[in-house]
This record gives sequence, structure tokens and C-alpha cells, in this order.
Amino acid sequence: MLRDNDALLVVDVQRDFLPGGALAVPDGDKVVPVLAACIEAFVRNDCPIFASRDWHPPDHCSFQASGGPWPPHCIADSPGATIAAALHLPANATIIDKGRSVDQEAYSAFEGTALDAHLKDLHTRRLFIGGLATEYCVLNTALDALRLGYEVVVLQDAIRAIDQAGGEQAIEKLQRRHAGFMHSAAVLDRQR
Ligand code: VGL
Ligand code: ZN
Repeated sequence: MLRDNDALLVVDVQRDFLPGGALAVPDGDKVVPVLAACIEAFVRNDCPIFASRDWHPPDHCSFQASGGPWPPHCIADSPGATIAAALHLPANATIIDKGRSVDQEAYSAFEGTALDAHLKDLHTRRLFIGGLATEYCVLNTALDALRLGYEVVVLQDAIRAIDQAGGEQAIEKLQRRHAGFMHSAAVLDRQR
């Protein structure tokens, strides 16, 4: 079912967002095997793969010590900022770091990054998105992708929310903006 002009974006599947991490997303680890299987399918179909990382300076404005809402997390080059190894990202995956300026929050992987330029270079039309967390980085990344004119497919079993109700609201908002939702099984079936 994958076709030319499809790309996969794995959002912030980093140790700090997994159980035991500094900003653990409940059941965040459940997305890892699902996304690993999707990555394999995209590799098999020669479709490009992107992975975003939350990549903050130690005194980032989103941290509580600076008046923000979050405990310190995903500090650049720290172990917690590492992408889950079990995703088995291919060596040619493109890593997109965001939230790198001390005074700017960036939930969207498009914000202050070259992601849009990369996707345009590759003639991407349809962007599959999975990762963490549903109501923050997945939501804002998907909304930006829609605004930029991409067809968006959210992998419904490859996302998890920090807050259950917040996650449901995010999904409703994305549906209103005409994001598509697909189970990963649909991506894995019927390889061309
Ligand atoms: C995220 C909270 C703070 C996310 C990043 O990746 O969804 N959430 N920083
Ligand atoms: Zn962050």
C-alpha cells in the first residue's frame, strides 16, 4: 500500500519519553515495536524515513526551573535524548532536531528545522506520522504538515499521550483538519 512520494516521520521516540525516563509517556514503549515494523516496511519499499528528536539546551525555557511546564528532558547529547535503539532506524534515516534554542518551545518537528525542505526535495506528498506524545509533538507536527499541504496519515496504534483526555482531544482536532488515521497493519500488509 506504500507508494512513491510517501515518507515516514517517527516523532520523539527518545528514552526520556519512555517508561523510566524524565518525562515518561504512559505506555510510550508500546509504540516502539509497532514503529520498528513500519520502519522495516518503509525501508523495503525504498520510502524515506525521518526521526525527530526533542533536543534541548540544559536551561531550556520549557523546563520548570525556567518557568516552563516540564521537568528537564531530552537535553542535547544526554542519554535521555537517545532514540530508542529497538526502532532499528536505518543509517540513511534523516534526524531532525528541534527545540534547540533556549528561548523557544518547538513541539512541531517543522518548527525551526529543515524538515519541510527535505520533504520537498524528495517530492513527498503523503507523510505517515507516529511517536510521542500525541497531544504535543505528534499533534503540532501533524497540524504543520497539513498546513504545508501534505497528506497526513497518523498511525493510530503508534502514538501515545501524556494525558488520556488530551490525547483524545488531539485526535479529534486532527480528524477535523482531515488528517487520515491508519492502523500500522494496513502499512505492513500488501507490500508492492
Ligand atoms: C514533548 C513535552 C515536552 C513531545 C516534548 O515530544 O511531545 N512533550 N517536550
Ligand atoms: Zn521538550
